[in-house]
Amino acid sequence: MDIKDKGFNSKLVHGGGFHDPLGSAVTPIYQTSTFSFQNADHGAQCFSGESDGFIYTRLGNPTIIDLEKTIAALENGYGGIATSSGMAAVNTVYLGVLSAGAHVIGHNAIYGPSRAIMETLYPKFKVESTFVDATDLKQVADAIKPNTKLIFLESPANPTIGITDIPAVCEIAHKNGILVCVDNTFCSPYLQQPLELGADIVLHSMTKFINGHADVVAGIIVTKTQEHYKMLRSVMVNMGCNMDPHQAFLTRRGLKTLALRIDRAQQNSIVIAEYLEKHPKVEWVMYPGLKSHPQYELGKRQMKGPGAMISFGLKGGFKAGKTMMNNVKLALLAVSLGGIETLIQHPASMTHSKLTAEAKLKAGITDGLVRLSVGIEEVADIIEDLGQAMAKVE
Ligand code: LCS
Repeated sequence: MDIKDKGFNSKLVHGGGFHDPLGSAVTPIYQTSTFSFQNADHGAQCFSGESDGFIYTRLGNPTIIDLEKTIAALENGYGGIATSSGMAAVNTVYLGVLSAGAHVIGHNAIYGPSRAIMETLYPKFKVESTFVDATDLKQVADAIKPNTKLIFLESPANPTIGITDIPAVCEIAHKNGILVCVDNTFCSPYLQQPLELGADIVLHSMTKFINGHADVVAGIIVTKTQEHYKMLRSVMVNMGCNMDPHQAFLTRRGLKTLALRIDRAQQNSIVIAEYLEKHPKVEWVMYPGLKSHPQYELGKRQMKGPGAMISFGLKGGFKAGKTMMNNVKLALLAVSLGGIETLIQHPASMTHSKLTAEAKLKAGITDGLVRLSVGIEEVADIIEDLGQAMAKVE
């Protein structure tokens, strides 16, 4: 059976192609740091690549490889490289693709640390960056310099939910010999496949929708080509930001229900976004499933569905947001996203607090912006909770 010919849900369940010699229905946890060789020749062959036997877990492990193969199949990529966290995936791409003298263009509203490290840590290695509103293609084209090596996108972006035209940015980039990496965390491969849209590299914080149960921190990179796969795997292995087998097992288990979970959270999100849009205390709502979203048509073209992330602004700004967050009862006041439980947070003081006031303003991260990660609870209960919390806002 070639899993490549099968549908998305079949890939979710069987994608890694692992067959346990003892018949275990699920891929077991190979909780080992090292693997013994059959003899000296076998050991030498494992190191030379003549045998694909396992050597050492930082280099590869059956539980982790099953997860990597599954995600690579879901993203239609050459191969997957699992990492200890989403930020480890971001750093692996930055370190692998960039060298001293390089320039990076990033979307201005991405996960705070993905931008903050580029602006504060990477200048140490003589890497420079420009952050623009990538939903405006002209700003991307105008930012290109002779030394631009990478365009780093997130779409929909964290936390503004702005949508970037991925095929159009890839066309601009490739004409100029620039690689495009898309952080696909907000969509997961179920809703968007950036490699199919033209990107060279896709990455995820698997802490979010892919695992989906708020009990793992993990990341992954998938590349389109073998060349990028080999290069980035070598960076990951030598940086030592590999995944642990137990982490891989939990993530692989959570992944099996990705489509079911997203379908359900998305159904809830559509109802909640419409409710918020009509609410008198809400100033604006950004959700790709609402016709009022400025890139509604683009979202429909490049995403299979609008997802489960909603941003909205309360009338009354920061004070109103704080009151609401202090009064939610069902939704958890917590960062992270993409789990089965509804989470609510305030990016300006939490996930994006490290950005300067000017950077936040330019990226559209206003003081009153509230980010909602919609879970799979009963939608009536979520709405009741949001409603009673907003009723406390003066
Ligand atoms: N990329 C995106 C889009 C993210 O939202 C996050 C984490 C990361 C990368 C980093 O992944 P991690 O290392 O945490 O697995 N986002 C978070 C958030 O919005 N709230 O808390 C964490």
